[in-house]
Amino acid sequence: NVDTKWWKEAVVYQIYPRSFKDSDGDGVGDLKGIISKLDYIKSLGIDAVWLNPIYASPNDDNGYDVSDYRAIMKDFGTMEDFDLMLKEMHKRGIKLIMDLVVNHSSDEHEWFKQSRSSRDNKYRDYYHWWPAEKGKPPYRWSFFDVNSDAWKYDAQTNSYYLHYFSQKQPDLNWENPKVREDIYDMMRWWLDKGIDGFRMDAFQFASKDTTWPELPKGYEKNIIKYYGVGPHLHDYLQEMNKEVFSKYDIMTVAEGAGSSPQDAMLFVDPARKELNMAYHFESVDIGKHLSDFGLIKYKAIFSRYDKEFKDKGWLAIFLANHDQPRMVSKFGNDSPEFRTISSKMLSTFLMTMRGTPYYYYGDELGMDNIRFNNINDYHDLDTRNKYIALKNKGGDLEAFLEGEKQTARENGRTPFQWDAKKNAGFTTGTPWLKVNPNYTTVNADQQEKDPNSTLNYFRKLVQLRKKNPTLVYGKFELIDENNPAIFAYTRELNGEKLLIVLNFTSKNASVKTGINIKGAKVLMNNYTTPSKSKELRPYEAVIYQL
Ligand code: TEU
Repeated sequence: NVDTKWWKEAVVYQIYPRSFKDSDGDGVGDLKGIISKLDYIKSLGIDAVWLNPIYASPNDDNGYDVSDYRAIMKDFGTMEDFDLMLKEMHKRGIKLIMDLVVNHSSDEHEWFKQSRSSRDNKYRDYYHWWPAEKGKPPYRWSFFDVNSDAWKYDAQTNSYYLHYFSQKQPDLNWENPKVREDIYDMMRWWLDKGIDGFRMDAFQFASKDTTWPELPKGYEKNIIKYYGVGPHLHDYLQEMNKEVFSKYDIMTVAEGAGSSPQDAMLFVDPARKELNMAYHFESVDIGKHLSDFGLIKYKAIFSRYDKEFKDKGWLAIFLANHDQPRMVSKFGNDSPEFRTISSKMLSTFLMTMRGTPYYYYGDELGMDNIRFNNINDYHDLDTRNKYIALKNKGGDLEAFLEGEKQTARENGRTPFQWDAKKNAGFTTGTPWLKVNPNYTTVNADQQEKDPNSTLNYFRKLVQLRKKNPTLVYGKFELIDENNPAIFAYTRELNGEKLLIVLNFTSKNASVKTGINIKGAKVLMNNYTTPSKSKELRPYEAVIYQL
């Protein structure tokens, strides 16, 4: 009696369009580039592509600052390119999920230009304003502001506007029904074009308490707790569902879902009619590297969430995205010795957990952190603004740059490594962000030819998941939970039981599963040679059918 849904069975592949494939030599990836690689994407076996924002944008935050929701960013191409891309995707049975960035717009959006022009403009209430004659507005923290101040003074109307992200990303006022109507209209416009869903960017922050109470002490330690559960958030989502989602067979996913499994459930409990699924940040916000926070704590997060979701609701599973370092550099081991084997192990994890897997472009090759030495190599406002802020305070810039080698978002945004030719075959021009120098050995072309490559291993895993409903719908049970080296669990459905064992360390390790595996069938193993001992080898991953 499982509640089957196509979006639960799907494997989602995330494409960062700026870095996937450049077709015109300007150094920036584009839609034509994606079109030229659709056969590759199809060959992965994935079901849906999530594209980071491709709307018109001045690119203060690489498309997360939209200046026109119904136009394509010039760097990426035209609406004709988009229509062709969608058609070609659908022809191949690939669905398209668009990023929906509506907690904020760009300050160059027409709505904001109008809004800031005068206090009685009809778009004034599309954003949050605080008149300066009332004094300074109650402090709000900002993700990307150099002074961590989310209120920016605007002389034109002697008022402050709110921006949780950068100064060029003013927050839309969701309290205003006109804002909501305009956005629903725009969403229907895209859905009528035939797209298959939305990833709701930062939407947990959309509802604000507009009485602007003081933030409680210690707020900065858990910003999501204070920003992520605004008073009307779920009213908006229910209204959006009624006005938009319910009219289409689509998939919707919340980026961020409060600060607990109970919070997350509110977004996706089917009875509440809001979104299909959500991803939370606990498993990525846990720390810099697995060796710091440890596997036991990490496993506990997954089992805690799974417990809440065992009977209803649905989660997304991911290890990386465009806001994170590369998965192999954070949860695996990207030294030449272990990069391949640990990438395969992590892919095994993603494809065998309960929840819809979101797989980040390039992870199928084992792409890893680029680790820039120089601040000038970074383009991301996140890293750059933190650097400026620290410099203004006289902080330790060396240490900061060292830390960013592990954590900076751009570690995961470098151009896709297609082949060993110039610029990894990404562009004939100068790439907007440096290509990881390991492209001569880590690239798709080479991995195509190698049956044991991470790429071909990933393809097999995807097929295994698609053939096996137990991997999608089966009950999850954590085993040997205090084992510091091994993540072991079973998945079980209608009498079929699978055992998954994953060594997260570079040493041999053993696991107490209490399960007799004699006679069990090995469905997948990331090592190609048979094991001589009962222990798991470094980063070994095995899927048993019991
Ligand atoms: O991220 C929202 C978010 O919650 C951020 O805090 C994220 O954790 C950030 O990367 C911190 O460094 C979304 C997008 O995924 C991100 O790329 C955008 O920059 C952000 O919204 C603003 O649109």
